[in-house]
Amino acid sequence: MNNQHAQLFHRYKQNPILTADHWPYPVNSVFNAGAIMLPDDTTLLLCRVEDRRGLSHFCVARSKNGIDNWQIDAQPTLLPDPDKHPEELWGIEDPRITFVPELQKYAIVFTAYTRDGPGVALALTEDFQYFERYGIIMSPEDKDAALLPQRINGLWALIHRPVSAPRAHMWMSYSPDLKNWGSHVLMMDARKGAWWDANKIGLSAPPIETPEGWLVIYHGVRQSCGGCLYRLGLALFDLKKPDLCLKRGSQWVFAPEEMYEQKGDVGNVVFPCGYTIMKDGDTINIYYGAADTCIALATGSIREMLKWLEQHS
Ligand code: BMA
Repeated sequence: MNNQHAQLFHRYKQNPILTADHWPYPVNSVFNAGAIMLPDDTTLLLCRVEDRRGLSHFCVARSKNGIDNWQIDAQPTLLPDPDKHPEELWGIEDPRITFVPELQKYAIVFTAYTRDGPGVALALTEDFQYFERYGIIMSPEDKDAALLPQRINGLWALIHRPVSAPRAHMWMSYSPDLKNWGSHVLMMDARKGAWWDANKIGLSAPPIETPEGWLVIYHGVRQSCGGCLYRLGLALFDLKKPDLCLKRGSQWVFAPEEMYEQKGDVGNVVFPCGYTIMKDGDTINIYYGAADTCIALATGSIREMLKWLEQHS
């Protein structure tokens, strides 16, 4: 093969692992799922489910091995509630889950599709049944957000992606109480020109804490006459100062190649919102939305990703 490049993400052979056909009630598509390993080693996916009006809600799927035999909630787990939460007028999308030891709760940061475009919203839960909504924490247009699991110098830290058209970069903001956010810092900007991650980037899954720093999987969007192309790259941020970029990979590490990634409601999209880490502390299951239509799985090694960054930044 002439085109040999490092394979960091290994697709599960029987991908996609979850599609609309698996759902216990009628839906259009299931994709962009948040993921977390529960204390009993069950993998929980908080799936974005789009109905046939085009509006999204969340539904939980659980599996013992994180691969198959998914137990899917019989009804939507979290529905938009525009009467009480007007920011959820056109649905809720793309959840990223972080377990927060200090609160002993899961923080779900998601996109609320408001009247004025997508904004960042937060909800806390202990059990994925009852959700405590904090409402909008970053006003539109802003998305691709996740909370860090612990405070940094006494403050909570949020990664998010505001849009300053025509470009969009990753920012970090800080808060003493998860409600009031400030000290906004540009974390990483979209490159320019012909680069694969020119003009528009955004966080994929929540950052992965490693001894070397916060390992971040992010997406870069190539806009062309043929439409958008979503590919993934890697970057490393300082553990104590997570808005400080230590390394950034030059090339993308994962791109739509398989049919289920290239064809669907929005073709050429791979979009992870979550991962689980195995007991060895290294093997990672990355769950990604494929073509805004289904959910697929790729496995990787955190050590390999760090090594690759060392060689490619
Ligand atoms: C992004 C988000 C994702 C979606 C992607 C591709 O802007 O809205 O939900 O998967 O576009 O359509």
